Amino acid sequence: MTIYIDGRYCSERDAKISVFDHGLLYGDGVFEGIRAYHGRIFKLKEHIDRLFCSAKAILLRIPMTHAQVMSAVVETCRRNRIRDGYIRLVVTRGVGTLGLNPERCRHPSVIIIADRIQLYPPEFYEKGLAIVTVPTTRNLNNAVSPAIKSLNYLNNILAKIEANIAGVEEAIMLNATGYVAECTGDNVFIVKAGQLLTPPLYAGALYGITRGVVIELARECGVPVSETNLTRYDLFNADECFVTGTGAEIVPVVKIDGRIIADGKPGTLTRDLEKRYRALTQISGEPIAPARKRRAI
Ligand code: PXG
Repeated sequence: MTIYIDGRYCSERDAKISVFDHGLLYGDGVFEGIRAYHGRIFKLKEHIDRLFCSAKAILLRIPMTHAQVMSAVVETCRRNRIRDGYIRLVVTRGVGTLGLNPERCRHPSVIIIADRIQLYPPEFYEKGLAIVTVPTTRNLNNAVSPAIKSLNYLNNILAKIEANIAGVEEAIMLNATGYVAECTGDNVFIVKAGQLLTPPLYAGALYGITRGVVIELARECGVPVSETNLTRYDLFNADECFVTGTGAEIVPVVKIDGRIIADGKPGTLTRDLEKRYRALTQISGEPIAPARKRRAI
């Protein structure tokens, strides 16, 4: 595997960063998880834009332009001959001292890993997921904003551990006021009386790229969409429920905190959106040009 670090393409063995990098010492940095389908990188521009927004929020200056980051992502995929894959883009504050002071970090590091994708088991999609609400709440908007895709995911990891202890794969996280925010690595939607509802971003949700695509797809086929505060009660009494994310795409949810959602089967709008989403992933995105053939001497 070839990994991009700070302008160099190196082997997995040589892809190393310093133990003094503040990304490691303090989780000081930002990241993106992106997918490639059929030789194209899905929603690349949107991911790069979000990366720069996350960086801006933590006063981290990415030492490249949007266009340079985009072409480095494409080139990393090309060198690894990725057609369908998962791309992890990481920007750390860089090497500093053992103190917190970010001013000691002179050079932020940009890392790009393009790997095969580990798909979720097909039964998640066929039967739908059971999920639970967990005690760990979303970060407050005025602490590390939950809109920042920072390298400090400990809050989400704790929620994920709590879900795993309860014997399920994903967790609903509430915000400090008790409204639904999102899951540990996915946004959440419900269908109620023909409307698609999802928590607003101020409720503590990440500006999910998949979330945005799903909202657009629903509106295109005439389904009204509303970003509104939801309670656990709203989830329990939904007609349909699903979660969205780059890795997961759209996964139906059929049970929440022991309450069966509707008839306990993935809903019809969920299924329809799944199909439309998959179709879109197959036809759009930034092309990864094939590796140039070496000329025979
Ligand atoms: N909420 C959170 C907190 C996320 O981290 C999403 C929602 C979905 O956003 P996108 O843009 O992907 O539609 C995410 C992103 C993983 C993993 O390995 C997944 C995410 C982040 C980090 C790791 O499953 N999802």
